[in-house]
Amino acid sequence: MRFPPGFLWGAATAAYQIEGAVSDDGRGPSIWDTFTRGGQSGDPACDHYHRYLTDVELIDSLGLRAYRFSTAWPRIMPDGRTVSSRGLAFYDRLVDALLERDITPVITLYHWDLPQALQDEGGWCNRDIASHFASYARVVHDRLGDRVKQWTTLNEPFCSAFLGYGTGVHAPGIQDEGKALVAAHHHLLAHGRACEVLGTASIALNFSPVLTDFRDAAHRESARRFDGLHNRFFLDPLLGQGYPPDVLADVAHLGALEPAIRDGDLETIAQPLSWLGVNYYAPTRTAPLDDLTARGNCPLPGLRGMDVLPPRGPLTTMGWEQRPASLTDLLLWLGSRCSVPLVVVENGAAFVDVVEPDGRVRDGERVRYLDSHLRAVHAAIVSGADVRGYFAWSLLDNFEWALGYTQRFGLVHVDFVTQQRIVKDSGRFFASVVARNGLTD
Ligand code: IFM
Repeated sequence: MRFPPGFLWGAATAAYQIEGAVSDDGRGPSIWDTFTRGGQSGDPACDHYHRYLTDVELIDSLGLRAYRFSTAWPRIMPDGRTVSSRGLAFYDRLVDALLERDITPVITLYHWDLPQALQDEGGWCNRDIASHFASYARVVHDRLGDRVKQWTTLNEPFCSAFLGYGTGVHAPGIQDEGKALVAAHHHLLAHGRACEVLGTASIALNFSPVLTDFRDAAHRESARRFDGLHNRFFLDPLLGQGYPPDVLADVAHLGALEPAIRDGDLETIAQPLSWLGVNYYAPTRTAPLDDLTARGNCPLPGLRGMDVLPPRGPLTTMGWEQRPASLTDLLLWLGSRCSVPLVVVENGAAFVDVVEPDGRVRDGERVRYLDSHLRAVHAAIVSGADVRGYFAWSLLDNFEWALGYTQRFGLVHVDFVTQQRIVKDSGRFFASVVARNGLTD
């Protein structure tokens, strides 16, 4: 089972989840420093800021020829405005270390660590954020653009907007359904403004294909609502189709979103994409509620009359359903809607990992997860989806946001006390797939 020639194999991380060094070299506070104060935080995480050379060597040793990481806005612009040359210098060193080993850097500009100073002005609810983000994109591109050719603007605006401003389980911890929708629109606007600076760029969206009893009209309606706000709401404007009318109708009662959309916004958002970044972990199962005005167990802002059902086993320790077939379905669905190539920029799983007395981490469940999901990607390619690469989430065990250090997603085990790194069996398995650019039948 060979992947196409030139298929891009890599692993992904994000700045706040691995760097640590939250006060080094003038870095300013981010919303995650504020949100995690007094609890587990991204300090020191994997201490990658000081150990980046070790980590680049690990990437090389796994045979990966691409590395997706994010730059930290509060390291580069500590107050959201003023440029820190010491902050930029770190990414200079990292990019050079990667290129020396023939590893392609794939930069994400925003993976959720907003400078606190900008949050103090309203954060993603303040329309000015789009201009701030474009300025930040220009600064990073001016400094690294001679060597970095792969740019991603935002990672998972769904999480940043809906979990940060809707449910409040992520920084900045705001619980306001209307604000969540406005924040989502401003994320897309910021993406568009940054693309104008970067030339072509990509964006990484987290998709969750919906499962329900499609024989029943009420179930189909619950799936439509969830799919609309989770998946199509972010995708359609990027593809130049504007916000889906059915979704606008679903959230109209909040009265928040439409006033935030100004003339020209949809044109700004619909920039040409170099490729679409696809983050996939699990499907979502939905069902209707009898009371159409009731708020079910659904994390999406404004949706009423529907419920999200418990996932079905086997689950990961995140409680996420393992269903590789949904990844094939997703890639084929996206392939039928987008004219740009697809790159899976996040896929992976958290399990309980044990370092055994012989020093090995025998993470067979993760090997099976990766194997089955890579087969799912291959199946989509065979059926015609234009998928150009796959990045495992994550290179390293790291800081899993609101869940702290309880969830290990890495190909490489990290001891958060000693900072020792151990390549897990899954890391070796992934390296073997990469080496042969395929799987055995
Ligand atoms: O760790 C996160 C990452 O930051 C964004 N995508 C999902 C991962 C696992 O939850």
